[in-house]
Amino acid sequence: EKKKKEPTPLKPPQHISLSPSHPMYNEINEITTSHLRRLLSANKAEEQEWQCIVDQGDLKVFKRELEENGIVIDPMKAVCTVKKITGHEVCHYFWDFENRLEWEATLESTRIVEWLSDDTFINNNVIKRVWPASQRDACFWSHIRHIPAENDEGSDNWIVVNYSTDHPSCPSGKYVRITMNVAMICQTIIEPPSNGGDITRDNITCKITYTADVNPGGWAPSSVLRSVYKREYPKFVRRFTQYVLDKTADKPILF
Ligand code: 6CM
Repeated sequence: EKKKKEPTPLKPPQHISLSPSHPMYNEINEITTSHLRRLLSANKAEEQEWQCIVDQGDLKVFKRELEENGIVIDPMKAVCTVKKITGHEVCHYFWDFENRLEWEATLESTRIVEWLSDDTFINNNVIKRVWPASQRDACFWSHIRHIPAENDEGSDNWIVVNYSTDHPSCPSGKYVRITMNVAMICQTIIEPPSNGGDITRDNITCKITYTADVNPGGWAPSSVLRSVYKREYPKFVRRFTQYVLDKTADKPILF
């Protein structure tokens, strides 16, 4: 008899500074864990559901075509391999909202709504208007977490999740409110120098998996939205990873 595949076990997080008594702790924990589980247990059949729309070798972008009441909600996925940076560095700069305008071309402005803990805050993004649709904004929690390797052979992972929420200090109304479930998951691969010397940036590779489920809220023309996605997601990954390379080149490696 064929055994049913058990979900990948995941130890309870060792590093989460949001207090378990916080009202949002369970949601943040569950969403973050589900992203990790989904990535670690992805199988061939699920992989085939993704349609590759950009293949630049080291960077591939996929989508699954999906519509809800005539609105495009295509889940997007990008997989990218970058040398010389660690997953910790990639996640650090993705989570660090202060520099976001430097690499996020679709963003008009961003502000912190509330800090929940030193690894989680609530954020309000105003997105640039795309003609002929109305301007959009988003309110979401942003959480960063380290999932250390369980043993010497295991992989060391970092994750950032951006997930839509409501907040009294961030009412909707001025713009069309988009909702999102976004995750950036990074795995660092280190190939130590064969001469036993120190590990340098040349020995480091980061494997990035970025997923974005975005609901544009109200009406938006499907063809415009799909062409914006096809253009903007690869642009974002290129621009953002180059930003991390530039920021870290002269800095000690953040493992
Ligand atoms: O993940 C990214 N950025 C994060 C930090 O800000 C955050 C934001 C995600 C928002 C993604 C939504 C982009 C949609 C843009 C078009 C919407 C206009 C609708 C009208 C169309 C006719 O998770 C990087 C996001 C990179 C986006 C390309």
